[in-house]
Amino acid sequence: MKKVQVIDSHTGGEPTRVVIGGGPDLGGGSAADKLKVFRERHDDFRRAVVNEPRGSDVLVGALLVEPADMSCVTGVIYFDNVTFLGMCGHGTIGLVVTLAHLGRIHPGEHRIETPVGVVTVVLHADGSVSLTNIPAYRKAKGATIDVPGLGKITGDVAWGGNWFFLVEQHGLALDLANVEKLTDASWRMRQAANAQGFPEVDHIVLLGRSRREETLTQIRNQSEPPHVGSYPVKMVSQNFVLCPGKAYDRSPCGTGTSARLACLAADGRLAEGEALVQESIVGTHFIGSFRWLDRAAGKIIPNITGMAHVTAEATLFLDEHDPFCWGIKQ
Ligand code: PYC
Repeated sequence: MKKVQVIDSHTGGEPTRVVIGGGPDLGGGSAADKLKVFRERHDDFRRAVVNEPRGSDVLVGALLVEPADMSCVTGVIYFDNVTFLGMCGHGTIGLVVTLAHLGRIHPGEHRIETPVGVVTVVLHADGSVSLTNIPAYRKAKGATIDVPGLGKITGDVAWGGNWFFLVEQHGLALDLANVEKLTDASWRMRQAANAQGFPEVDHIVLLGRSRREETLTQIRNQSEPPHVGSYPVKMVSQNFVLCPGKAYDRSPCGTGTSARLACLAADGRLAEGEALVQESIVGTHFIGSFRWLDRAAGKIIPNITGMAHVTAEATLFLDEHDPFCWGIKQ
């Protein structure tokens, strides 16, 4: 019987399961090198940790690995019910809170090695976390795809640690009661985007006006807005994000918010030193801002602030006699 030690948390409603012991030996090298070994030789371990019957479609896993860059507090590889993720914003915020829960880090700045690069995080004294992500940029502005059942849909293709197709004009109500329709429409868009020139797109973001305009008012009214320094909140919007395995993100999606920031920056709709409040479909929010890395190339460094809470410490049993020892395959 194999035993795997995990700590569960949620970030704005989106769960993360951090594997702190009992993971596979992925050899040496960087987190990117280790991801290759994980993907090629240990996909069964990914399924065992996050798929049913131990997990669910919405759960994101995070395997702690030894970093190659010794200035990092840890390396990490993220995965979900169907695949591996280059980066994960909500997962990183959950990981930071988990490391603090374990007493491995304290408030202050820390570096974390991911397969797509090193990210910097700040654990604030109140438990909130700010993440300085890897560079984000827009690859295509206003790409129009033909979506069966929906017609022509126009969106931007952008990178924020994963690949996103971001749509503002979709005619759908961003409401929890509408999740089935939103999922169906987003899945069609994903397939159409993949078939019509954007095979890399693995997440869909539907954007809309936040129904919680009071969030903006509340934040503006605080004399010291939380961890946005002196940044005035310029914009509040809501999103619905569909992940690669067809589950929707309960959080506002850290990498999706990074991709969105890149689009807003490129269009001049948000400036350096201004903040975006990105609300999720369940009503939680991240605060996003950016600085230019290379204005001519449209590359930004996104910064995302959010909250996570530890929900469980557990030991998973991987018993070869159990027919679903390695999770239910999708
Ligand atoms: O927060 O970046 C994120 C994310 C990706 C998939 C689910 N959450």
